[in-house]
Amino acid sequence: MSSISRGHAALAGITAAAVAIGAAEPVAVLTGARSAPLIAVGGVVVDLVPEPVKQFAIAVFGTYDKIALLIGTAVLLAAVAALLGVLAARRLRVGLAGIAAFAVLGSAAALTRTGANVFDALPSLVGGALGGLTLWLLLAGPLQPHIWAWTPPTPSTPPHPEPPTAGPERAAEGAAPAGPQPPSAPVPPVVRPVAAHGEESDPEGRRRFLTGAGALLGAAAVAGLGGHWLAGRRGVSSARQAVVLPTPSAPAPAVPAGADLGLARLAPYVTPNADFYRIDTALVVPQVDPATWRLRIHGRVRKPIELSFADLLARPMVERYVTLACVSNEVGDDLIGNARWLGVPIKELLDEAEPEEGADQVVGRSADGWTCGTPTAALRDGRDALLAVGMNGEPLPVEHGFPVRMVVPGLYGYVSACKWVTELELTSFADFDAYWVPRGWSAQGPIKTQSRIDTPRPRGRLSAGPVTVAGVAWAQHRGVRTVEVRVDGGPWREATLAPAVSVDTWVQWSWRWDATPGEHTLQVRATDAEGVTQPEQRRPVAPDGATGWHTVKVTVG
Ligand SMILES: Nc1nc2c(c(=O)[nH]1)N[C@H]1C(S)=C(S)[C@@H](COP(=O)(O)O)O[C@H]1N2
Ligand SMILES: [Mo]
Repeated sequence: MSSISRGHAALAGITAAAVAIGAAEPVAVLTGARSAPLIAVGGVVVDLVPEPVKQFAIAVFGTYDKIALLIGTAVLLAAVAALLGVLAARRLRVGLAGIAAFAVLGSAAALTRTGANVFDALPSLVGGALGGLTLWLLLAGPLQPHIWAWTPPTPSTPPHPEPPTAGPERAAEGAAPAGPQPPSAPVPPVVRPVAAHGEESDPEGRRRFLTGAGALLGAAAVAGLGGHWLAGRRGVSSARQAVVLPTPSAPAPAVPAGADLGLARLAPYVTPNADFYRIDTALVVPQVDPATWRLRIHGRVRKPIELSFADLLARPMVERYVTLACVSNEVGDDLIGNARWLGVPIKELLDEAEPEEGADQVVGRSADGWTCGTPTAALRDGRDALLAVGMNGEPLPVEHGFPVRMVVPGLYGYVSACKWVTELELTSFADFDAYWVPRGWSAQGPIKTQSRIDTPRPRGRLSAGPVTVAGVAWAQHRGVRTVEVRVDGGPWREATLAPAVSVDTWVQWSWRWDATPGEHTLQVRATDAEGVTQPEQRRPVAPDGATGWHTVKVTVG
């Protein structure tokens, strides 16, 4: 045992971890994807992101952040597993204790997620048990590289004096099925090591070990990927397809002719669902069954309300274009999109629930426990704040909040756009901080006026002569009054604004530039309908949205 190479020991550790995680997946098909250990622990990590890691603690958690987090976790886990394998080669008990610790960590994480029940501990526990078994098989059981050859029938004695410790190490010391061991047997040991020094001399044991590890890794992969696939099939996509959206009693206004300039590289006026940015803290997309979905409107209200999905669909629906924006959008970036939302006005529901005096915050809470805090006033002042069920004519895509989400014109998503929403709780800003507030973000998040140059592209090469400079500008719920462009710090020139559906959407703008040869810097700024021009001063996205003018450098040849 002690002569096993470090490489083999590390492989044993990694295999045990892979088996643990792979075996947990099929179990998580039954208990829910969020109870799988990697996802559960990853979710806790996301929520616990320490204050010093400010750059990470941003209200953006996009697709790539998630992939990065999961890959990072997997690499870290593999390193820890390799180390555990090396330690376990010396003392199996240490390795088993390590796996047990991970199983406890995984189940604790799963049990403490919002909406968890006791069964959520199962994937980690089953995974841990099979991971431990794997470690034993490879390091101390029949698959270990230096198994002792033994001759069964005759009474035998151990090859070495009994080690002082009891427990798994004894197995680790190589007493594979050692048979009965009468205390006094004056015969020479029939159990002897096949290889006494180094596995070079035990090619067969090594082959058995490597084949075993390979087979176990393969089984782990099959279980893991198969489980993942099955979990996907158990999702709500068929329930989503079965949803028949009601006809709105107040349809969306038609998109005015010319709202979309139709230029290549210019963001389309209406963002297709498939291209709509996605930001949330969910490592796996919550699968919320519309058949069991309930919305509770409670807290500081006189008449709490509880609605089913059918109840919601039975209410008069409105359809509105609203441009959503993420507070983490850097100047010039594209965490923003415009869609036609179908839903029930939140104001009507709140009016029925009768909020108490001083309940100035409505906390939207999602099926996975995320929260946002919206000013009650913004939800009741007559703007088209919706509990949305439809997006561009389809039921909400699952990753955009199916079956129901909030959409509030004029407020950043992190304070208003709760996806997979299941609760609206009336409280006050003094009494409750929503998810991103203790993480360094402002409790209030009105969208700042911004503008972006979509064409030409940064570092683009153009030919001299007339060039259409174009982009989008937004100041949701106030409206954009003017957009101006300047070249090389020269005088501001007014761009032409395309028509828009309402003040709640972005607007496309264009400006014709007679480009002269050389390097040039284009800049854009917007002024909202209240006459406030976006400031030049560059400020970071935290705590309440970036400021500054989008600046694009191009070369005209
Ligand atoms: N349940 C839940 N809803 C959420 C979030 C989240 O993390 N969880 N993120 C919010 C943020 S920060 C933004 S910008 C919008 C993005 O909505 P989208 O992904 O549909 O574009 O969703 C909001 N709603
Ligand atoms: Mo966001």
